[in-house]
Amino acid sequence: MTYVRSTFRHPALPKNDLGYTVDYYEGSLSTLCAGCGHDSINAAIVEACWQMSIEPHRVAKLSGIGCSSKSPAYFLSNSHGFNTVHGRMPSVATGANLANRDLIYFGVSGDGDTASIGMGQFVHVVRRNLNMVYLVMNNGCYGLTKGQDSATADVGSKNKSGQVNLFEAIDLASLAMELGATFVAQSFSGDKEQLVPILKAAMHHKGFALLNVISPCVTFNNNAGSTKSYDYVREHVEATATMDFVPMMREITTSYEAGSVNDLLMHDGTTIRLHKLAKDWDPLDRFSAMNAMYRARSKGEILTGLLYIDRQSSDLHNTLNTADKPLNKLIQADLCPGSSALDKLNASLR
Ligand SMILES: Cc1ncc(C[n+]2csc(CCOP(=O)(O)OP(=O)(O)O)c2C)c(N)n1
Ligand code: SF4
Repeated sequence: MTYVRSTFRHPALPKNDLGYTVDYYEGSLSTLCAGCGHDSINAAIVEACWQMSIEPHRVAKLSGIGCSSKSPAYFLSNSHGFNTVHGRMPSVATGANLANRDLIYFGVSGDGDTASIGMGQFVHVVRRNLNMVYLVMNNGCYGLTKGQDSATADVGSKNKSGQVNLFEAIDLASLAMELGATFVAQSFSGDKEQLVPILKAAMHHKGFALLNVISPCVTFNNNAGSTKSYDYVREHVEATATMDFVPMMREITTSYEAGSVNDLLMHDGTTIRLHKLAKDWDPLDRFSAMNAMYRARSKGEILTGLLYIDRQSSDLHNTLNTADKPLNKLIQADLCPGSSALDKLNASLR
């Protein structure tokens, strides 16, 4: 294994609309175990941001603690980053977002970081509909501390030492739906084709976007009997739909058979094109999406794809009616509108 990244780039590498090649979106060389699902997700994030021509300095990466939470070091070196305390990423993201609404907030967490120590913070960031992407790299164990079962390990699943998990799993996607999440998707680290358009759609969603991505831990939870191993997940994934993400400027030209395609227009003019596979499921209907998720779970299947989206989502800034500008752009005149405005306000309170 080499720890030095080559700086050679093929001169014919394609460039995005900003003139950058994909390496501009990479991060440091990964120190995760070879084959770790988290690295595949990092590669999908790099690809999605490159394809969308995002200016890296417009992204703020946030995470907690864990192998998953180390991931932001491995993508978007040219972005802002904040590695918080274990389970505390949501409160830091909330503060940063309220101070500067102009950035894209990209949170990365693990199932331990989110579903155990961070649960209290997670539920509140969902119900507040903070405008951010919250990606859980879900491997059903605490990888960084050597593979203890996490709260998302399925009941009956076996860990590497052969111990059977006795407790019910917390299903983060269902929980988020229950709490009123406005964008919920699931995927598998080994399915880049599905993950990249989901990431793009999540970054364009105005509000909280949960991505629960099954990401096997090859070192501590990839054994027979685990329900988060590569083999188990490959055999039990069921996709709701294949999807494309169509940016605003691009004309939608392809046409598909009526009934099999669903174009979802997003708040910013972009489009999610769904090629429906699952029957009896409507991603715009919370009850239908929840039913589909429960049905899949009862069969031991992992439903992937965009599960639910609320296109009328109103984020925390709208709810709180905050200023349109980031706080550091407010000038004296914005902050102090003068004595006549103050007199008027006082009069209204008398
Ligand atoms: C306050 C505190 N408690 C416990 C720990 C120990 N610890 C570090 S990472 C971790 C869990 C990581 O699991 P997960 O979030 O699933 O990430 P993974 O490593 O599996 O990607 C724990 C318990 C800590 N760092 N800080
Ligand atoms: S211990 Fe597991 S989660 Fe951590 S880097 Fe290794 S394979 Fe990935």
